[in-house]
Amino acid sequence: MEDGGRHASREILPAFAEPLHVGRPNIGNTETFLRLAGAMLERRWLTNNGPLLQELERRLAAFLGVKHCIAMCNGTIALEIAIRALGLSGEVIVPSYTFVATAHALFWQGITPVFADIDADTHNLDPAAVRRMITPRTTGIIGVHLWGRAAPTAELRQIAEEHGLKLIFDAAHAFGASHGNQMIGSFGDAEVFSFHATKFFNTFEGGAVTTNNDDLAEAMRLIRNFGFSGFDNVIHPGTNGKMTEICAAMGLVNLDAIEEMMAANRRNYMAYKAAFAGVPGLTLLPYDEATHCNFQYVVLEIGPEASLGRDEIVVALHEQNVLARKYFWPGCHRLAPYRDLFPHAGLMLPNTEVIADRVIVLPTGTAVPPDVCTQIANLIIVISKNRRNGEAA
Ligand code: T4K
Repeated sequence: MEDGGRHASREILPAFAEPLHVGRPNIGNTETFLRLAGAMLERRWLTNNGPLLQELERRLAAFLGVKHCIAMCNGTIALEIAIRALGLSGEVIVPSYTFVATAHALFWQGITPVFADIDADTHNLDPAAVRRMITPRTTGIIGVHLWGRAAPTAELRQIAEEHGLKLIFDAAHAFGASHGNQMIGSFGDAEVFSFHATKFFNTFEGGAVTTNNDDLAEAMRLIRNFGFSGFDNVIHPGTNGKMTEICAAMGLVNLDAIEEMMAANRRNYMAYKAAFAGVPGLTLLPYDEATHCNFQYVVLEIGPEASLGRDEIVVALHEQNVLARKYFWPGCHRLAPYRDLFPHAGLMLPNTEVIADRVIVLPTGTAVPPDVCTQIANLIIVISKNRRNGEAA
């Protein structure tokens, strides 16, 4: 009886012929990319603040409505550099319900990530929980715009100001999204993007920090390039956070296609939304459609009313070649090294524990047509119904 739903669903619906991944890259015009790549090879300028990188930074800053965009080799290094440049130390408050890089970027620099709980409705940091975690050692807060939906920026700003804390936003998921009329990218002291292949906007690997603070931008540019100021002169300790020219070329091409990518994601999200409407126990996390959204994460919450648990649904989907993901299970506090350092952290994270056990992220992006999204949704609904029938039999 335990596998009733999975086996019954396999009889009714054949598995998809090709694996359907979450995070298939969105890719702009291939010909333009190859032309840019060819010109780059002709120029023999491959990295270190090249012309494509400079153009990408200019265009990204304009698109995001922010003064400075400092492109980096990936989002994790971008976070580390922002943390270093802002002088964080001691303890920094972060959600546990995020990709582990948010916490690692702190830990790697000898800073203790202190996990605060999320709001169960938004999956973003709960400002009241943040307040509870402040101690005399706290120097900053990193809010995450999870799933591309804005964190509570005003409330976190208020807390930061009251306690003299720095405020960073991990905007890895939120490229192209807005909060009200303001694009994500200019909230807090700095915002950090990931341009990884799986992200809405990608540069193969890559990332960026955006800020309106001139001094901070200058410090981050120095740190990104070993602290060099001109030839033979190092004026700051630094690392290598540089983005290559080939990555910048990919960024320029993808930026040209950003509206189409957004439209494709929106179509897919709407297909899922229509299919799941009114199905008990299967709730699609909504986007605020009145704002700019990238719709990159189709997040399905499996509630207690559902006839199958989240893990069973994921196993059944994988059997049908739908490689849905349990992002961000089980929460950073239950991953190394944090689970050993803070074995009782879960006591302060009741919403995180519940949500991490309920979420499935479904395939979308330009590689997935909307009718396939409808089929995936129907498959999930059928799997659940079969289980219910199986139990009744
Ligand atoms: N903060 C947050 C909130 C983040 O989500 C991330 C990254 C960061 C910070 C750090 O930024 P980066 O340093 O990564 O720039 C992936 C990514 O590696 C990671 O970038 C991302 N978050 C995280 C959410 O997802 P995995 O372990 O899920 O990757 P993987 O290899 O399982 O691939 C995911 C799916 O994408 C698979 O179904 C296969 C598909 N895929 C992947 C790649 C790379 C493709 O179809 N083509 C590809 O080229 O971590």
